[in-house]
Amino acid sequence: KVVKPIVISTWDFGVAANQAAWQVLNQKGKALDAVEQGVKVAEADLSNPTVGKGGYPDRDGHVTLDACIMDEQGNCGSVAALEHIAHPISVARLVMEKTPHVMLVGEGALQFALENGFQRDNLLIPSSEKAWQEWLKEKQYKPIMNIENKSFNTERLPGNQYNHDTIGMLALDAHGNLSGACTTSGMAFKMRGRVGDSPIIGAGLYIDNEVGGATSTGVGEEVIRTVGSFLVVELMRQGYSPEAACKEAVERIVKKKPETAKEIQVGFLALNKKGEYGSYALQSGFTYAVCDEQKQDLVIKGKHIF
Ligand code: SD4
Repeated sequence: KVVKPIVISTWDFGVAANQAAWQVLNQKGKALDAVEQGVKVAEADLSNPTVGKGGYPDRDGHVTLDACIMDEQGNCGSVAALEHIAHPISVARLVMEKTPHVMLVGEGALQFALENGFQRDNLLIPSSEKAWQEWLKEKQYKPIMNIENKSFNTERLPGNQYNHDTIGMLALDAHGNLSGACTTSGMAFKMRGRVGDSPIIGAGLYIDNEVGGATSTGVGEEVIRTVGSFLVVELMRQGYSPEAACKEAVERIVKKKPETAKEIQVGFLALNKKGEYGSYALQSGFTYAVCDEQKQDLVIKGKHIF
């Protein structure tokens, strides 16, 4: 049976990331390699203040990164609150491949990365430092959505740069195998030590090679509470389409916390074993990028509840 490879990822910055993943998929490479190569593009993009180097720091000025990766065999690796390393996704993959563990955090994750040849880097670039200095003037700690969200005033945002957050990527390769990756600098100006959904297997990312994969973006706390990506995959197992599964997962958030849900953004993205995909978000403004043999730069507007 011929499988048509496909890669999808969150937000329109997923287009460039998908194209890097496509280089791997198009040569019959592994989905695991594709998603790692793909999200590394977003991690390296300095104009993107929500992933990798150039990400906004926590409230104390430290850039701390969260990432995880999962393959078709259910192997997974994750790092949380990792500092000074520009490609947390590659450290997460190494945790998966070289250790008996799934997750390393903070100092231990940094030590592991340095011992394995990763270079120490300064992740706080001048534009992000400036945005942080601006934020310090008022120190308002509240989650800020993607820029299209109607519930906040974008003019007050430093650099007007909040229009993206986490990149989550799902790929199906020519061998019929699924893998996924998720990487972020987390919520801008978060508390020191705060970890979101993105490095939590089952919350920010989940893959089951029998069924499909899912990933999430937005306010991680609500995704962790509902074990969102695992839920989406389990719903697909029960026969839900990717879109219907994502819709049910965001509705679960609305049901649990109706007032909170109106004020925040969460988006889920899913891909099933047949290569069908779909998404659903709480608010408008969520987009995702799709890349297959036909078209490498498709951007789709996600459906939404509010
Ligand atoms: C997180 N889902 O850490 C990630 C990205 C984010 O607002 O900060 N969204 O919760």
